[in-house]
Amino acid sequence: MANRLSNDLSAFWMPFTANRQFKKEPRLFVGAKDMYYKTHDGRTVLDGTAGLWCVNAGHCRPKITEAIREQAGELDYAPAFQLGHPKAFELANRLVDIAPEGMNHVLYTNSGSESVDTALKVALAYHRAKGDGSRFRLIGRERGYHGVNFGGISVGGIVANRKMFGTLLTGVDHLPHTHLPGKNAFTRGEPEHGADLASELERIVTLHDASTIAAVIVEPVAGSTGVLIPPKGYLQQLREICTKHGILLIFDEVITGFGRLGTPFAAQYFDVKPDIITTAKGLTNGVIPMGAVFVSSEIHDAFMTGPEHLIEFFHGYTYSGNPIASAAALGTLDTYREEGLLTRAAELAPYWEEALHSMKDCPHVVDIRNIGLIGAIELEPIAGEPTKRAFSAFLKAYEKGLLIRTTGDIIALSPPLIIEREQIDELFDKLRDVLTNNI
Ligand code: PXG
Repeated sequence: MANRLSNDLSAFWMPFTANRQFKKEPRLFVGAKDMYYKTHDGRTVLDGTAGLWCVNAGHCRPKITEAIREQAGELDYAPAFQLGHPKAFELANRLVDIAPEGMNHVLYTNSGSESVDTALKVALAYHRAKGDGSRFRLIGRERGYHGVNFGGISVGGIVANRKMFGTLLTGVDHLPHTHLPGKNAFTRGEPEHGADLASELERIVTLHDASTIAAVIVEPVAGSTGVLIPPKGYLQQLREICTKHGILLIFDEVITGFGRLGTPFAAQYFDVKPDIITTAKGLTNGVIPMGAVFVSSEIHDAFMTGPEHLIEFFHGYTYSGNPIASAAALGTLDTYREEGLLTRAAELAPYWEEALHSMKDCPHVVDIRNIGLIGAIELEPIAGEPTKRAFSAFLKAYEKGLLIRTTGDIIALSPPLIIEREQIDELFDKLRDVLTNNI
């Protein structure tokens, strides 16, 4: 057996990473506190992305760390099927309390991808439980990101995430995306143009007939694809069309959940009520893998029929509601509540918007978009070398002590919700330097 050095980087095939580039020039974090990471070479890096959109309360927060430590010593694991433990129930109650009215039940998962597949299965099984089993179609949207499992990539609309993987789920169709740079470039907040794209759902319903469609799934704000803000009135229209045709509406709130827009969930921000909400990430501040799927009482109750000794829904994970994950989530919700973090983005949004849009004059910037504590700067691609300009901005920013995310030639920003105004200034000063002098 080869004797590998502990710092040999080859064994770990890293996720969504340019592995060969990384391993030539590794970037490792070895510590973190509040808004900053520490790198392996002793530098400090401002977290402009809350990790991967998940560390909403900032890093290494004492309530969360302590909750995990205590739980690990008290009850490490309890079987998730036919048995329970108190914290999973306490957490579900606390989650329902902050969720949109009527979302009264929670199923646990371990990631956003699992939350999405869980939600799609709930939707299909709900119609069937009601005797409406001809509703088998699922409608997603172009450029949508719903994780990487088969359900999620089937309804998702990011080509690179789909094209290698065969036939995917059958019976899926897609709405058009809502990115209209020709009309909406440099809009602050929700764009004026594009609400009419919701009526494409009517076209899809006409094509397939409503009686075959189970659910529509969209991100209220599309994140991974490079931050697409819904046009004014768009989500309301989707809701109306779904209601009219008996189709369930699923909001994938894996990035918008837990305060990103200045309300606990995007459903509250836009005042549109979906039937199912998927979450993960901010649920535990990213610290322990966990997701939650919220469903309305109507959906839940449709399953609660038949003999009481029978399992009502054949779905779940070994780690659904895991004790340590539940404790971490409770510590996270305590932190959010004590520091007002689920609404803090609303206070910061105007300052954030101003600072972000001040980047308009930097070289290569073709669009800027924002909502809540989310920002995107779209760059003109280098001719013939798409993604290269943004990736080199990412590398330069990291060198200069700033963490940003890039997708295609778009820079996405989503800092922890504890960010202070001076740190917003620091973020954009560093980014301006990168865009102006370094790419
Ligand atoms: N749905 C949505 C809307 C997401 O944004 C997932 C599902 C999947 O979650 P998991 O936990 O399975 O990864 C996501 C994840 C980025 C980025 O930089 C976004 C995600 C993950 C990693 C990076 O945009 N979103």
